[in-house]
Amino acid sequence: MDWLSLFFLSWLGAWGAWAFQDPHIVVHDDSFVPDAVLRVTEQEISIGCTKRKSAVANGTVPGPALRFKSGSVVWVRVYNDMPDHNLTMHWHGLTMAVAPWADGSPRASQFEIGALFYFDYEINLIDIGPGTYFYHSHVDFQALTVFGPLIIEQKPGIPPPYDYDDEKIVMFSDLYEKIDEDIKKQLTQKPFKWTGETGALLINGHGFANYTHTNKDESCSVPVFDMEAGKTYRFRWIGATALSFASVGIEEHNLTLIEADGDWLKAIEVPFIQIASGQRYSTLVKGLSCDQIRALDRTQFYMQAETRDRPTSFTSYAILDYGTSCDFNATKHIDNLEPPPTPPIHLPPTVQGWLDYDLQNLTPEPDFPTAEEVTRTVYVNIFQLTTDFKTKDEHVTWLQNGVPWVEESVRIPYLVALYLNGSEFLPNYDVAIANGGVDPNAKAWPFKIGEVIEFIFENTGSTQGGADVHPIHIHGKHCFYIGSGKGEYNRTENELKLAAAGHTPVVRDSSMLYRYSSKEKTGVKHSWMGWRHRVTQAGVFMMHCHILQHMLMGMQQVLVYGDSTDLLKYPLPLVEGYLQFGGPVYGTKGHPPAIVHFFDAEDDQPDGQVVVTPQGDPIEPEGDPYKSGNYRMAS
Ligand SMILES: *[C@@H]1O[C@H](CO)[C@@H](O)[C@H](O)[C@H]1NC(C)=O
Ligand SMILES: *[C@@H]1O[C@H](CO)[C@@H](O)[C@H](O)[C@H]1NC(C)=O
Ligand SMILES: *[C@@H]1O[C@H](CO)[C@@H](O)[C@H](O)[C@H]1NC(C)=O
Ligand SMILES: *[C@@H]1O[C@H](CO)[C@@H](O)[C@H](O)[C@H]1NC(C)=O
Ligand SMILES: *[C@@H]1O[C@H](CO)[C@@H](O)[C@H](O)[C@H]1NC(C)=O
Ligand SMILES: *[C@@H]1O[C@H](CO)[C@@H](O)[C@H](O)[C@H]1NC(C)=O
Ligand SMILES: *[C@@H]1O[C@H](CO)[C@@H](O)[C@H](O)[C@H]1NC(C)=O
Ligand SMILES: [Cu+2]
Repeated sequence: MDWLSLFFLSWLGAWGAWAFQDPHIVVHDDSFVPDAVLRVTEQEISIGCTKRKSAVANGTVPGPALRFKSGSVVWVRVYNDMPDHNLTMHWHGLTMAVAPWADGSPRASQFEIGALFYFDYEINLIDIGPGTYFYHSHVDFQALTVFGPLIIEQKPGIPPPYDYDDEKIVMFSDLYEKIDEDIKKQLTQKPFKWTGETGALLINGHGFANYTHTNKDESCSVPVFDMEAGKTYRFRWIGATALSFASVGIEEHNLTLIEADGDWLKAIEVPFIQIASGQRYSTLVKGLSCDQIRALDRTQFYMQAETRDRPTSFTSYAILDYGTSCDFNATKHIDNLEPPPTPPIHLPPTVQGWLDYDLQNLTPEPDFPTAEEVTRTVYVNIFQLTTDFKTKDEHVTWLQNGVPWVEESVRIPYLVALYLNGSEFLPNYDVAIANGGVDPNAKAWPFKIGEVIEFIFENTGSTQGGADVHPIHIHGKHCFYIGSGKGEYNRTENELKLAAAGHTPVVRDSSMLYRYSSKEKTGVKHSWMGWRHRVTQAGVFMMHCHILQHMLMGMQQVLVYGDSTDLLKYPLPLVEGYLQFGGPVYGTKGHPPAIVHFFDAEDDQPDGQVVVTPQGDPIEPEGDPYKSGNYRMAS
C-alpha cells in the first residue's frame, strides 16, 4: 500500500463518510471508472448519402444514447480525440445538475477541452426527474454532428405516470456539405456569406440529402421503427437541428403529448407536433390493432417531417413498420430505400404560438412568480445588424440590446476570471441596469440572487427589413413560459390570457420566438416571447438562440447570477485546477486528471484516489461586489 492510500485510509477513519460532504479532489487514475465514455473524433463519415469531414461522438451521428437513472450522481468522460480542435460537451437542459465547471459552455463558465485532452463531467441527478435531454458540443459549429440522446430514466421501483410498452427515440438534425471551419469563416468574416438552407432534415442520422448523392450506404435510407400491433409506444422527439424548425406527423396515428423539455405534461392529443432546435417532447403513440391494420390493408405508415419558416421547405420521412405482428401480409408495401414520390400527409403551415397557453405540467411547479412578484423585466431586443451591405466588407451580426456575444468575445471564461482576480471580472450591475440589463463592457448580464425576472424577447425588424424565428434556450434553471405573440408584449393583455388558461404555465428550457411574416420594417417590434423565473442559484449560465448559425453571428448571452460572494464559494486551492486551459483537471496521456468531486456525498463512494480536501478559506471579494470595474475583453 503506498503512502497515498495510507493517508487516504487514516483520513477516512478520522472523518468518516461525512467528510465526503465537502467537495474534494480525486485523481482519476486507472481505478476510476466513469459511468459513460464518449470519444469525439474528426473523420470522414457518410450521413444522408453525403460524405463529409465531421466531428462525431463515438464515430456516429447521432452519437450513442446515454441513459442514467434519476436520483444518481454520474460521471461522463469525454475525450477530445481531435488533433486540431477544442471541444466541450453540453448537457442540454440539465445545467443546474452539473458541477460548476461542467456545463460545457466555453468561455462562459469553463475552458474548452483542448486537443487530445479529456474531461470528466460530473452530473448530479439526485433532484432531476426522468425526462428527455440531449448532449452536444458547444464549440464552433460542431453541434451539427456532435450530439446524442441523453435519457434520464425513472428512479428504480417508481413507475412512470403514463403506461407504455416500449419507447423510440426520434432525433432531428441538419446537414451541410461544407465543413465546420468554412461555415464559421463565412458567417463571421467579411464579406458575410450565409450557409444556405439545410441539405437534409435527418432523422436519427438517416435521410436523403439535397446534394448530388456521393455515397450509398445504410444512412441513405428512410429509417424504420418496428412496431407491434396493439402496443403503446413512447416516442421521444429531440430537436438537435442546426437551423430547422419542423412540423411532424404520422399517417393514421395521433400523438399524445406527455412531456416537454424533461417535465411531464397533462396529456393532450394532437395530430402533429412542431419542434424547434433545442426542444424535446415525448408523445404516446398507440399502435394500431390487427383489425385496424387489416382494414387499412397496410402494415407500414409514414412519419413525415417538414421544415418551416425558411425560404424552402425540406421534407423527410421515417416508416413505422408493424411487420408480421398480425400474421397478415398487406398487399401494399413501401420500400425504405427511397422517399415516397409525393408527401403522404398534409402538415399545416407554422402554427404561431402552438399550444402556448394549453400545455401544463402534470405536477405544476409550485413557485410560479406572479406579475406582481416580478422584480425586474428584462427586455431582450433581438436585432440583426448588417453593415456594408453587398460590399466586400459586408458583415452581419445578431445583437441583444446592442451587444453580440461569441466565444471569442472573451479570452478567459467569466467564472475562471472571477477566481483569478476576484470581482474585477463581474459585470457592473448599475451599468447593466442603465443599459437594458447588459453591461456592454463585460458583455454579460448580471442578476442578484432573489431577483424575480421576467424575460421578454423582442423580435425586431432587421437592417434589411426581415424577420426570423429564434428558438431560445436557457442553461441554468428552466423557466415558466408565459406565452408569445405578435407585435409588442402587453402584460395586461397577457395576464388575462394566463388567467383564462386557468393553470400554472408550463416550464421549458427552449421556447420559440415566432414570426408572423418574413418581412418587417427595420427596428419595429415584430413579435415577443416571455419567460419568468426566480434567481436562486449563483453561477454563470448562457442563454442563446439554438440556431447554430445565429450563435456564431452573436446571438448568445452570458448571465451572471449572484455577486462575488455568491459566486466564489469554493476555496482557491480546491478549484485551482480549473483556472487554466489544459490545467490539472484536464486529463491527457500519462496525466490522469485531478478533479473536484462536488456531489459524491449524496451518492455512493467514488473510485479513484482521494488526494486531499483543501482547507483554504473562501476568497474574500474586495469592496462592493457590484461596483467593481469592468471585465477585460480579449485584445
Ligand atoms: C464510446 O466508445 C468507447 C470506446 O471507443 C466505449 O468505451 C464507450 O462505451 C462508448 N460509449 C457509449 C455510450 O456507447
Ligand atoms: C482552444 O481554447 C483555448 C482556450 O480558450 C484557446 O486559447 C485556443 O485558441 C483554442 N484553440 C482552437 C484551435 O480554437
Ligand atoms: C386523431 O384525432 C382526431 C381528433 O381528435 C380524430 O378525429 C381522429 O379520428 C384521430 N385519428 C386516429 C387515427 O386516432
Ligand atoms: C435543393 O437544392 C436546390 C439546388 O441547390 C435548391 O434549388 C432547392 O431549393 C433545394 N431544396 C430545398 C428543399 O432546400
Ligand atoms: C406472409 O408472407 C410470408 C412470406 O411470403 C409467408 O411465409 C406467410 O405465410 C404469409 N402470411 C400470411 C398470413 O399470409
Ligand atoms: C488583477 O487586477 C489588477 C487590477 O486591475 C491587475 O493589476 C492585475 O494584473 C490583475 N491580476 C490578474 C492575475 O489578472
Ligand atoms: C394593453 O392591453 C390593454 C388591454 O387590452 C389595453 O387597454 C392597453 O391599452 C394596452 N396597452 C398598450 C400599451 O397597448
Ligand atoms: Cu436565432
